Amino acid sequence: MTRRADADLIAALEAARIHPLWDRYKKITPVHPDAPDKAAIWRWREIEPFAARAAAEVGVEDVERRALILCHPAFGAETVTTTNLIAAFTVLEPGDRAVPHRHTASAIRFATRAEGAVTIVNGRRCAMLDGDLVLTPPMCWHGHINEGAERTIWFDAANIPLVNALHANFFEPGSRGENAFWEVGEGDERLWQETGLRAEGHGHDASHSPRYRYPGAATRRLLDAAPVGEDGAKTARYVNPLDGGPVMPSLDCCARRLAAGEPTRPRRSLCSQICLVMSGSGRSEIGEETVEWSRHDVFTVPQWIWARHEALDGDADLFVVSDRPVREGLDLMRDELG
Ligand code: GTQ
Ligand code: FE2
Repeated sequence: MTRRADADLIAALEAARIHPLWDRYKKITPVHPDAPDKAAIWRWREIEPFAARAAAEVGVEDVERRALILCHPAFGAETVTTTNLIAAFTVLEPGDRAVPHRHTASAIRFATRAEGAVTIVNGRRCAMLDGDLVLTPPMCWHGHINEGAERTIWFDAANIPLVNALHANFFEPGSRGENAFWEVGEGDERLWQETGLRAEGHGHDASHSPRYRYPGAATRRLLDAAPVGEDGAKTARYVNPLDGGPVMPSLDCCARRLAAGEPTRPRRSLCSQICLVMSGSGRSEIGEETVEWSRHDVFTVPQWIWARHEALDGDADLFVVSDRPVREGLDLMRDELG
């Protein structure tokens, strides 16, 4: 290779902590986004035995959270599921309490096998019945307790990687011994559970949803009634009841129903998505990958990759969490149907 004419200049610039744009603009401004990760799947049948082992081998009183985070090798040693997001399963044995804490990252939990567990969010008791979504918005205190007789396991997702990339994570530990934290009722949550109604005189001045719990039964009813969307699936979007926007400024959640034998149209979106299989089984083609999934499996749809989904043997329901509002807020969102 011949030495480029400006090689001496480039070397001198670099030594002066100045980079020329002209020899590296393709790296700095690529012609299209390129997700670092391919689609990945974690199967419930592989996760469950680890949940049992973690429950047996790790005392909840010794750890912050007994959570198993699903990590994509494309991110090396980083604890990351897909760009900006982590997904995990958290395990509690009967009587276990996960210590209260709060942080600037936004998180959600979706109840898979959590009957008997309760999440307390800012003084509100939120039950975790099958299919319930519970929000833990930025800086809201939260702790979990298993009041039932069986092991509970639920799905979590959070935008911890995004918040860390922005060097914006603050974390405040709570105390284990504080009984007052656990001895609460529904609190103000009941003011926000009546769909289409708002209690006058009761304010809410945060940018996230005033409602923390979205019951699974309501989601399933809406999916029954909803029309099929342009992409071929039914979608029920979880919204902030005050403005119809996403539940939190940096996380979006929706439930999707795929009809048996009716594959969705290919779609690519400039956001990172994590899909939890609520019920049914099926197959997704995501870029070059084909993933076959069934109940409680988790798979990713990385940003800007064509994806189509198909239910096999009956309808299938997916819960999807994404960083879409972040992309929208930065005027970066793109969504295409093939
Ligand atoms: O339940 O508070 O999986 O803070 C990761 C971080 C769960 C939680 C996770 C968390 C939590
Ligand atoms: Fe947390």
